[in-house]
Amino acid sequence: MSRALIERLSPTNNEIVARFAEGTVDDVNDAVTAAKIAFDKGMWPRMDAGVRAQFLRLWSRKIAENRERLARIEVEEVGKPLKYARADIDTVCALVDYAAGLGMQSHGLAYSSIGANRTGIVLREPVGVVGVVIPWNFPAETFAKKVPFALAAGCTCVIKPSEFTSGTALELAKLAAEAGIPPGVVNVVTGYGNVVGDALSGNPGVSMMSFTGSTRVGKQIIARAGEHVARTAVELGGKGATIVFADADIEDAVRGTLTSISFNQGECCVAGSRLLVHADIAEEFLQRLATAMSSLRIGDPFDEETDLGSMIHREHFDSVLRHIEEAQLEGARLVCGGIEAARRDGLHIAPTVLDDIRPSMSIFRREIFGPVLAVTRFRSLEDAVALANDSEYGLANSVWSKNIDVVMTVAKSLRSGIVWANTALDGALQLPFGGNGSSGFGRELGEAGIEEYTVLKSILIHTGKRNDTFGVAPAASQ
Ligand code: TAP
Repeated sequence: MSRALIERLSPTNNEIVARFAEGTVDDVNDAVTAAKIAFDKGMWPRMDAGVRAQFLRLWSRKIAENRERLARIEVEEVGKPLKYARADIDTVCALVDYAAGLGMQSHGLAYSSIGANRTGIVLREPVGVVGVVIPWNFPAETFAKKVPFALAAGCTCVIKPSEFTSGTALELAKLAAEAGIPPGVVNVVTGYGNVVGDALSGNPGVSMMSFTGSTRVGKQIIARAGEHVARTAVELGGKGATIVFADADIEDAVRGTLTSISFNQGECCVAGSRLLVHADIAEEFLQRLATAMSSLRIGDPFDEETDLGSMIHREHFDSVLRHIEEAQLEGARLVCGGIEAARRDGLHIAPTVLDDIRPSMSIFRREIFGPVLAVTRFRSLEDAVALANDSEYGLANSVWSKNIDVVMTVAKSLRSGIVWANTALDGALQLPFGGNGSSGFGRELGEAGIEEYTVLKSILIHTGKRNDTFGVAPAASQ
């Protein structure tokens, strides 16, 4: 029987760039069975973490050897500029190496303080089979924020990439096999979310679902995994604020604001899509921002000079333009970009700045997932914090000021998993990454990035003859 295929058309020129198998529920069941056998009976969860680290490091080297090929797959399928796709693959290698090291440091605890004849041991064990569902904006990088960490913990994985951008997940899995990672440890099933993703979340063989994507789908996955009491970690949407005080380094703040909204065409969960700027500097700031935005190069993502590529697909392109139009109908003032500057043939949207945005307007509240910045002015620190926190999301915000008191007061008052101070879209592998509220829960990176994929087991050992009465030992019986 011939298998149905999903064709991926380039968002830039509409040519077919890939064909992926349209996975079925049976495919998911087969993949989970393979992952479960590898977990229950295979060597992967049982081997010395140092040996696992060697496999992971070899995997990283193979990814590095294939850097250009993998980057070009991302460009074709995502439409992102080549220079950024290359940087994504470099990050993938760094993530795999970092996870390898973390796996060797992962440890439990021992208690010798619970009585002369008693010793407590807390083991940190792999959670089991992990279902991984990823979106289309950073396909390889999102894969690498999850899979190597789960593997380093001793788990096995079944991965469902986006229907639009499955290429690098398949290639990374092939390279894992070439690096000697045993069969059944890394499995990929391509296909549609409502079939493959749903079957994966609902499969009782899956102990944990790790998801990055929209809040809407995140809620569905939490509910579906909850049917068999599987653990979930969900990284969801965002509506980040860039807060600029009058004493900020304006040049840096302009570049930070620009990068926050234009990087990856604004298709970025941590985008700073709301600019909160002090009223005293707002006019000058917006002028400088518009000038800086006009120097960005938008176009062919394979051109080494391009800064912004194509939106992921026509439907999303149309939705971003609709949001701009709606905001203008609600009273927003267009500073630069806008519908007239968009180009339908390459799905290009120029960075767009909309001023005079009130919190009641939908552009202040909804995640647009495009290069569209909503500007609101503030007069006091309290107003700035209240505006920034006036969002269901809580992923990433940035604050720009040269006054450390202002920076720390604002940073501590913001309800988000990440706060950048005088920087933006910045990251370090050691720092946990994740959201609050509708931006989800669970943390990636740092030590938390491997702990997510582990469960604790307590072992209480009694040595010598027991003379006391069972059941009335301290603490544990209460
Ligand atoms: P979604 O539409 O949520 O899709 C994400 C993944 O979920 C895709 O692989 C999709 O499959 C799958 N899916 C769809 N329905 C499903 C279901 N019922 N059960 C299980 N899986 C299902 O997001 P997207 O459009 O790809 O990405 C954009 C969103 O991701 C934005 O909201 C953005 O903020 C968020 N995002 C968040 C972060 C972090 S770290 N917080 C990072 C990147 C993106 P198909 O596409 O193949 O149908």
